Amino acid sequence: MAILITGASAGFGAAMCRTLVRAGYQVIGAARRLEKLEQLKLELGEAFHPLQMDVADPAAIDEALKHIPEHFSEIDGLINNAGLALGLDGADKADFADWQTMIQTNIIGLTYLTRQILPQMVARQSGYIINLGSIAGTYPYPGGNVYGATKAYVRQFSLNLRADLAGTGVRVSNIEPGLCGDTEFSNVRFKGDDERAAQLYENVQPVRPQDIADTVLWLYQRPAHMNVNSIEIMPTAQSFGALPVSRQ
Ligand code: 8X3
Repeated sequence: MAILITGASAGFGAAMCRTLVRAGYQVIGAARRLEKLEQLKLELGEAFHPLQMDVADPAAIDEALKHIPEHFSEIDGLINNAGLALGLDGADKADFADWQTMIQTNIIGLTYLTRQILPQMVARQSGYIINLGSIAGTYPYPGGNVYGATKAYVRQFSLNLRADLAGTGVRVSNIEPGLCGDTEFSNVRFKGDDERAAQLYENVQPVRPQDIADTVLWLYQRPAHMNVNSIEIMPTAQSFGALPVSRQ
């Protein structure tokens, strides 16, 4: 039995691979950057299988799934961690190509991979899908437009999977993190403007990849009769703002 983790080359995904392998699980780490996965393989050994996969491309998913070795081929865990935010411009200024990329990865890729893996879980009457949503899927914020909407999709897709999977023993959880540090998330969002990305984390303790990996391990270790539908995690330093009112 193996757990397939997407976006495994860095940040949350790499921390999940390390944490789950060290806890005794067999892990397939999927990502585009094979060289990063090969480094993880050197570190984690036989219990880890690196799988080159571009989650944004259904044909690439099909191709990658064909290359999973026999002893990793029974996938009873899927962690849909790959995803990205691009830009923080208002909806009238945002780059439509960025919107398409987010939809392709965060929605189409996640949905397609889930559809491909689910039948074997249902056939075995056991399995666990963990999706990486976001607080942006619940709370709107300026510039969150399509990114937040993709994560709202992930949230509702997770709940609807629960409805479809009733009676199968297959569990689904949606993890919804807030401000997280030590990942490439903000560097990607701001397209290499690392100074702008660094400003977000000035004088604040964000949630760390290890916090999310520990949460995943905790979820995996819950007994089979218990399903955590969603889990929202913010840094203690992050909270809520008042709803703005525009006056004339
Ligand atoms: C990451 C959290 O606040 O940048 O999904 O949208 S946030």
